[in-house]
Amino acid sequence: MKIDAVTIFPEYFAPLKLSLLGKAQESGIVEFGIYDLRAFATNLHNQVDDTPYGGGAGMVMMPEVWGQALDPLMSAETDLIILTPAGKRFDQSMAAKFSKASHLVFACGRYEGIDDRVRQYYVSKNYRVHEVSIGDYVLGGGEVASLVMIEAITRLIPGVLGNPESLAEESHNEQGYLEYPNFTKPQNWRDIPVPEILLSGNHGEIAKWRAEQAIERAKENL
Ligand code: 6GU
Repeated sequence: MKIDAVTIFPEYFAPLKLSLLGKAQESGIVEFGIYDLRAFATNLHNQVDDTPYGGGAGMVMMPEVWGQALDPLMSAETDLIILTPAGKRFDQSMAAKFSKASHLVFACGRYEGIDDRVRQYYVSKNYRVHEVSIGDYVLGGGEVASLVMIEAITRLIPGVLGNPESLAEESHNEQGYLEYPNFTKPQNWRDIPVPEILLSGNHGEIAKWRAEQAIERAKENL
């Protein structure tokens, strides 16, 4: 999979070389391309934002520079993801869908966002365009949200995780169930013992206990 991101802060994407994502890139499963939006500015001061028509607080990113940056990246293979707190909520099932894509482009807005005509234009040209938010809070820009999405998506690509079984059992599987609590050595830590049942070797009873615990946790965290 090819994953591109357009941003005025390319340095935000330095963590892509670490850990799972770094290995996925080294092994050729994913290829990241990070583009500096400002390099596509055509005006005197490499300005990328301006005041909103109609008035109001903040600055809006100008469409011209976004068009220049995105045009060469877009193809029939592309899913364009526009990061905005007003977008559709990102979740595990969306991550699973995007993990089957061949080319993702993350458009990282800052300020009050990107002139809406950028979205309108690529929709009108029949590209797949998605406005996505990672949760109900406001970030300074789409960069961190992109990193969250890239990590959640990339680890679902076959070959990225060492142990594919952890995908099947994990905490937020696509049905929305929460994972059971986990324990490892030592058997007793600060006078807190590991639950007896996990030492019993009775796999049926262990599975039952884990399912109950997962439901308890899900209720507590509602
Ligand atoms: Cl995608 N962008 C911004 N600026 N804030 C957010 C977000 C995105 N998702 C949640 N909050």
